[in-house]
Amino acid sequence: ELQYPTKLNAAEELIDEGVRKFGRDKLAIRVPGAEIWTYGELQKRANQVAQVLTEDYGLQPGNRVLLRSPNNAWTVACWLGVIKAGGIVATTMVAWRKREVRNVADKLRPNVAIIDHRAMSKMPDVFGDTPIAILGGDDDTLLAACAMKSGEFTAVETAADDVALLGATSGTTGEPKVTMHFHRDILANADTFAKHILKLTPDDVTAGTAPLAFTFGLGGLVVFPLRTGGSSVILEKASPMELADLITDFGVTVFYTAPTGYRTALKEGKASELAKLRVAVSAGEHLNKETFEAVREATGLKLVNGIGSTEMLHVFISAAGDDIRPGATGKAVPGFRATVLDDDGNELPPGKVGRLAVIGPTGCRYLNDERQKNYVVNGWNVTGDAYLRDEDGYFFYQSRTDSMIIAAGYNIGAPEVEEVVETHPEVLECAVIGRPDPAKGVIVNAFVVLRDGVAESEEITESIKTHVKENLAIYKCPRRIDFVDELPRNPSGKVQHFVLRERVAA
Ligand code: 3SK
Repeated sequence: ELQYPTKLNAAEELIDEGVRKFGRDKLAIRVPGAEIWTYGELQKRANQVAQVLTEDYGLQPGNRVLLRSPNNAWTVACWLGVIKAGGIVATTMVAWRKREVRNVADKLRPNVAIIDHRAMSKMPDVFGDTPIAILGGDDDTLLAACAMKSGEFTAVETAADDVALLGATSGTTGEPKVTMHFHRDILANADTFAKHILKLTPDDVTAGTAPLAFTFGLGGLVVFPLRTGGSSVILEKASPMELADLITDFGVTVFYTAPTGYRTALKEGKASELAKLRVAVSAGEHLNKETFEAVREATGLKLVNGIGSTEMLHVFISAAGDDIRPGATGKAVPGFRATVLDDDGNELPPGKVGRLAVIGPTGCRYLNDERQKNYVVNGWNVTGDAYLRDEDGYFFYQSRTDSMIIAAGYNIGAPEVEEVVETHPEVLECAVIGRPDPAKGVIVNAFVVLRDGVAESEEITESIKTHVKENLAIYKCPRRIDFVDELPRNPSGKVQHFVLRERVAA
């Protein structure tokens, strides 16, 4: 069992301890064509951010800081700086549109916001009277203020069980869910998954496509390398192909992306680059056997599959090396227990399909949210995935149990997309499902009934897509729209999404 002292500051453990254990001069972050920061330099920048927040913005321990910035070196410094200052950092996906950011900001009620200048210009009015530090650009206020600070800052003494991180997900309905994580949680995933499964060392160089605002990316690209003395290569708009090209030049050994990322990299002829990796982690969406085998055949690499959740912070079922079984997600990561429950919350025997449930050092704590009681049942965290467990303790993904669609590693709530499609003036009603796709794994498929007198056409398809993209993150936009005369409904009038799913599977 993991033991942490009662007084613990996660950022102090990551960067101050990192400097002490691995040296000031150990490489921490490289941004191609921009920053190359050692542990000492990253510590200085994080300290400057902490100084600006506490001295200039009056940040108090326990205050919330909304951080909205792409994957770059200063985003990492800000993340560490907030936590060192005893604040609670809440990251938001850069892909989110105004409506999504406003929903999260309303829920978080941040005391301060740190906003990348490009994100700021797109939504100047979203943050109300929250004091804003602008990161970079012509109107920068943060970097200029940091330049005036000494870079000396002693971490605020926090408790291991103080909240340090808020993870936001847009939920299935568009009403965001905000997950609270303690200082000890941040270290726990590194001390379980990164240590026992990935076996990271100071020689490892990490890269990956996931945004730092998604805890998959935050863990993989920031927390795990700092905890284990490694470094990461960080890119703002990281496509799998661009990252694959960096593997040779930057000596990348550990790679994180969703199965779609590996499929795309293979299709674009990057197998020889991928083959140089020591560890290739696949998570964020289901990895099917075909993709696993295609990567193994082309590169000799066995993908390290894993499932995590924003609620559990990172991966809790996985396997590496000889433990890998193609088609299985893996076994409970040491430190976690996992099982399969029936609808009444009873554990099912091996071989039966039910609801995946997990207990471990991390766990779901929603901020002010009725949905807490659905996620935590009798102490088990119930993830919303249907799974089967075999006699050896391996877990096999079956489907989602709710209306969440997982596509390209993103969580997409079908009801949220339906609601936006239905606000298009020509649309009467809409139902959205995840549709299996040979190239992409799963795509968002909308079934649309048009208003009387409106004929289906390419123009209307494009107009609906544009409407969605204006209101939601692009990854939520249906790739495919089917026009139908009516939606399948049960006798009480409820739309039967399973009928549509069966239709597309047939
Ligand atoms: O499997 C996932 O989707 C996930 C979610 C959050 C953090 C980490 C992972 C792998």
